[in-house]
Amino acid sequence: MKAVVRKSTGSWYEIETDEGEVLEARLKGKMRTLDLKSTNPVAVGDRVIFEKQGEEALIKDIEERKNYLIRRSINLSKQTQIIAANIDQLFVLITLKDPVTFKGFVDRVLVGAEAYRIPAVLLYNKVDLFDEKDKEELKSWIECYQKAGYEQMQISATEGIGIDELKAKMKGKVSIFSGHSGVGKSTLINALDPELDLRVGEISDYHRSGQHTTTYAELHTLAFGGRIVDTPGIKGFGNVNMDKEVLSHYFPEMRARMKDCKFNNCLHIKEPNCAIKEAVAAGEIAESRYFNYLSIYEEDVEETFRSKGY
Ligand SMILES: Nc1nc2c(ncn2[C@@H]2O[C@H](COP(=O)(O)OP(=O)(O)OP(=O)(O)O)[C@@H](O)[C@H]2O)c(=O)[nH]1
Ligand SMILES: [Mg+2]
Ligand SMILES: [Zn+2]
Repeated sequence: MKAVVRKSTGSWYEIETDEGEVLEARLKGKMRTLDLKSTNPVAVGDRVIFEKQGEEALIKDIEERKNYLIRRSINLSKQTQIIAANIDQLFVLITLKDPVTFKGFVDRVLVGAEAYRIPAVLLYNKVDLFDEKDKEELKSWIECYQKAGYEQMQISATEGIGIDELKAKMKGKVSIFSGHSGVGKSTLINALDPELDLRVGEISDYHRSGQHTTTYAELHTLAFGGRIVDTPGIKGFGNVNMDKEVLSHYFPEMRARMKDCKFNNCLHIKEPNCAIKEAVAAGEIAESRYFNYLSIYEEDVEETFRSKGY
């Protein structure tokens, strides 16, 4: 029998069977030795094969993962924690005001999504608040990320604008939301499925009470037939440990052009005949995207130095 993992605490799991039944599950003894250098070998979003033994479900095997998010464990054991697996799409929630979202944040999230091979969609929320000036700014954002090739949607979680289109996009898929505090993630989840209201509230309360020694991701099934991963612990995707040489691969508009650079190991910084710099100069790649590339690149170099103890 097959199921998807909705909760994973490391010792027990909550799974939802393909028939829609929710069960508590444990790993079958033999699997426990199957250590995958991870504190939780079975993660939220994993597709598992299980058998029933009386009231209990025993997980026998995991299907191959399409992708997964990890973070390094807080202890020093070099173990990694898998936050969630098999994510179909990431929505970056953006508000142009109340609060202001910066492109530096968005570009870092997008780099993370590319690195984890999760398709990303930009979701502009609170469009009900927009005056003429905001609409102009929105236009320039849309132009910037159109050049990068990203899909973009405009919504208002409180006014219900664009929510049906979003539901259609989420139907049958596992989605994850990212965005600053206050952009409307919780409000949006409630707009997508009012039934979930209580559970979202519970998570925040639990969080506020300060017992967050460990926080676990959770997979919510939405009434209209989509799923979302709620990750109380992480706000963004930062700190994907990557080789700085591959950073430009995580900018789709750079990836598409770098074969035209003179040097095949071009970093698009000081090299002559660089197709990326030419595209920036021609306005085909947004300047902000290129500057954020440089900024992430610098950070990464600094990070490397620091980790080597310089
Ligand atoms: N005008 C307007 N306000 C909105 C909209 N969506 C959310 N808000 C308001 O924005 C505030 C913050 O919304 P939340 O849903 O709590 O934001 P969040 O992203 O969950 O924030 P954190 O949980 O702190 O990460 C609330 O007062 C919402 O009512 C919208 O589309 N339009
Ligand atoms: Mg919230
Ligand atoms: Zn180049």
